[in-house]
Amino acid sequence: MRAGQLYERWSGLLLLCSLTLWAAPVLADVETDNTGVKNTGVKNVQVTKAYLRLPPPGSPVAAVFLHLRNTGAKPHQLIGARSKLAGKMEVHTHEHVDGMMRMRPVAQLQVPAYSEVELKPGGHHLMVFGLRGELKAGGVFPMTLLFAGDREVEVEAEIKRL
Ligand SMILES: [Cu+2]
Repeated sequence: MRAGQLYERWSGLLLLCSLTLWAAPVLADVETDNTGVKNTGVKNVQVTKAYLRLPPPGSPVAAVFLHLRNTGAKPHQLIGARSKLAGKMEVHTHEHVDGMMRMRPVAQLQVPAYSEVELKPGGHHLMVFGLRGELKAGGVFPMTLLFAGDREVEVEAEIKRL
């Protein structure tokens, strides 16, 4: 092999490495998927499958479900959410009390390192109070997830009729 060829191979490899190094932090900071997630503050947390279950017409209350994946070595805590289309949002869980399923607010939801947490019907969810505006199935519910440490993730939850 000529020295020139060797050099070309190495420079190609170096270029690839530097591109990877350059791209990696950007990917870690901004995670996007088809629900329109814009993550500008929480490294290594991916939000997917976010949807708002369309409530009956006139209801001021709804629930939002989503998946949180922590690909990093540090735990994160979801502490709340807000939306311009809601008066208030809370992190809720379901629990059995005297044989009844009840919801209650939780101060924070742990997303441990290297793990995935599902907010799903019958479990954790985001409760939406004081819904504003006209929500339509197939539309989008814009919201901001709040994480401990003043970190925020903007999410566009799909509005689904179920
Ligand atoms: Cu609830």
